[in-house]
Amino acid sequence: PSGADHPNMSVDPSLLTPYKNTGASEASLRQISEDAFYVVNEVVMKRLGHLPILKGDFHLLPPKVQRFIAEKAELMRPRGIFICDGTQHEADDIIHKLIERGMLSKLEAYENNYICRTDPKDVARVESKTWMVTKEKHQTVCRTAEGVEPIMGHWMSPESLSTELDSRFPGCMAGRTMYVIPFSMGPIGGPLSKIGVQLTDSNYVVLSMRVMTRVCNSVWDALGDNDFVRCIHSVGLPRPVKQRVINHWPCNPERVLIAHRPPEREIWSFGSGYGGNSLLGKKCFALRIASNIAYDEGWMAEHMLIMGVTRPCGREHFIAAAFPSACGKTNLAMLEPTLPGWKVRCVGDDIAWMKFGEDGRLYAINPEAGFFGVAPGTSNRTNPMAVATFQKNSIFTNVAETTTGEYYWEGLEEDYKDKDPEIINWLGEKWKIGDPGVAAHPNSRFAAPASQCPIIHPDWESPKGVPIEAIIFGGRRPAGVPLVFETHSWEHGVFTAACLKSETTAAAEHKGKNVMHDPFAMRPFMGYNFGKYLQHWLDLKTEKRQVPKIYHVNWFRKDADGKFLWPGFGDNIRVIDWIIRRLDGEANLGVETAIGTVPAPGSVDMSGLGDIKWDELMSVPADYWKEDAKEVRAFLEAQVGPDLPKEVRHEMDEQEKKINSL
Ligand code: O2Y
Ligand code: MN
Repeated sequence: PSGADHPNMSVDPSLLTPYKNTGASEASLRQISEDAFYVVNEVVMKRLGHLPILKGDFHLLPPKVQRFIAEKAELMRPRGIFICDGTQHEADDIIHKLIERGMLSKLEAYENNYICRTDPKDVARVESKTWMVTKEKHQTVCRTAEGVEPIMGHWMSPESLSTELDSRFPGCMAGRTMYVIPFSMGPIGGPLSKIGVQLTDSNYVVLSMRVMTRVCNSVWDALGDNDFVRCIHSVGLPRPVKQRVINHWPCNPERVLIAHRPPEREIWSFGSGYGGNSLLGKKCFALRIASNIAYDEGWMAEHMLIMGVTRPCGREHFIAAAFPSACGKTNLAMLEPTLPGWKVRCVGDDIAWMKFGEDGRLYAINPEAGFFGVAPGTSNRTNPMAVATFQKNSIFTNVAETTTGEYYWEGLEEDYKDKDPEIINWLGEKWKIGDPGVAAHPNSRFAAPASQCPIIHPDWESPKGVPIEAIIFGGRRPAGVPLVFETHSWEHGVFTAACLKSETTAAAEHKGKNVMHDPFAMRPFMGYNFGKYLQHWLDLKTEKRQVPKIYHVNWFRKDADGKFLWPGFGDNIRVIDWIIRRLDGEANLGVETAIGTVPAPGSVDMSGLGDIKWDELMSVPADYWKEDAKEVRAFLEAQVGPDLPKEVRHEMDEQEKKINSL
């Protein structure tokens, strides 16, 4: 293609930057622009070679996207390029092909629900192979104590990254199609939204990204002069394939690498087709890269659900809540209140992007368009709204299925107790309820469109977001930590969040049950130096802004017999009720303790709950907290060291003094 009649003759405006303010006339700038178009276009076309465009019109794409695609196609050498438009028609074609190939099967009991099994070696996020790449090590990780491995962020130098990329990506898409996925995180064109373009050779990723993000042609229009996050993903198994492909799920578990280049707003993922490793809009973009963008632009990208809670009086309050993986964030986001007259509506279940508005309030959007929830444990008892959400148009990964075309996983025993179903487990073997082992992988997932959630909030796609009044942090804490406490101030809240801990989960590689630090529930997703991240939080508070109150909750405290002291699930509304009455300034609700304000006896609505061991549930045991204070100090000294902001150190000193005087 050439000449002024080219359908898309415009160049990346940044190419003209050196010529701006040089006194060049409009006409000569136009001439330069035309010349640049030909030069760039020629390079792009040379790079593309004779690669067939299997779908879409390459020449209609913005020039900077053309350049990105051409450069990466030259590197990865796919058999052709498929530009996705995100339509149902496109998805149907891909689904049809995958069913023929045996990679996907329809769950016949539902409308448009599909099941897929991965290679059993590719079942979870791989934290140990996830890297942040910056010139300076301490842009990524804190200046930890001598010999201490940083647990927040994994640093790799650009030089090492080059070596790692060179040994993986050249030719990695040989014989495969390279899909180009334009996607928006947040409502398309919204002031808080951002755009990404993912290149991938996995059609499962294409289908899942369509559920989890907004994929459509209007993303190209919204891009305009904005930048986009470059996402490059390959399953890492060029054709002809030398090893056996298990379950028609190509992957390369030995060579997995997930690398982020924050300054370049770029993500490279190799070897895994699973969840957080391959759906790059989620953890990689919306948390690790976005937290860098947020730092630069003065906002926050957090691992938080967003919920709207309406009280019996009709007033609605929006709350954001951060919990480490597998603490029931999706369940809380879709809570069915057990107290009469209350209503909860879900804005998001995993990630919140939040920015202070002109009015001084903090506004949050959910950048995602779907839920990628853990299947086991999700049932009509624990989360009926999630169950309703995934009755159609959903993708299930590594769950079991019944011979009558229904999904099955641990936690659904009750629903199936009279049916005695024949089950095919996640490994494709025959299985019966009561057989040894599990039917579904513990990290098996559903991916379902958020719009299908019966309690999705009418404003969940509001471009400006919803105003947040409270931020809750929580974790699985079997001992010592009360059901709820309010922190004394923004700074004390930041310190409390920095001390967040939880029992480990199936979503990550960690085995066994031990309580691990997970500051801000961001440990696996930290995009830059955690000390700088803390300072960023502190700096967000200004005189003109109404910072939300910060709370800590623990639904998981156990008694001496190992039984949970709190029923959780829909009864968590009782804690939210207490929080909202605190926000309202209602008197006599709290008792001051060394760690914050806990509920005064009788201040939490316990009607109809039966026997709750209040004292055990709310106590702040001196011995436990004295140990904890020492441990937290050692942790922050070792892990954050000189990068710890003085305000946080002050909070730590003050809290320790209070605890030691207990
Ligand atoms: O294991 C994975 O690849 C997904 S992990 C995940 C998925 C959805 C929401 N949160 C998480 C998480 O680990 O926090
Ligand atoms: Mn999560």
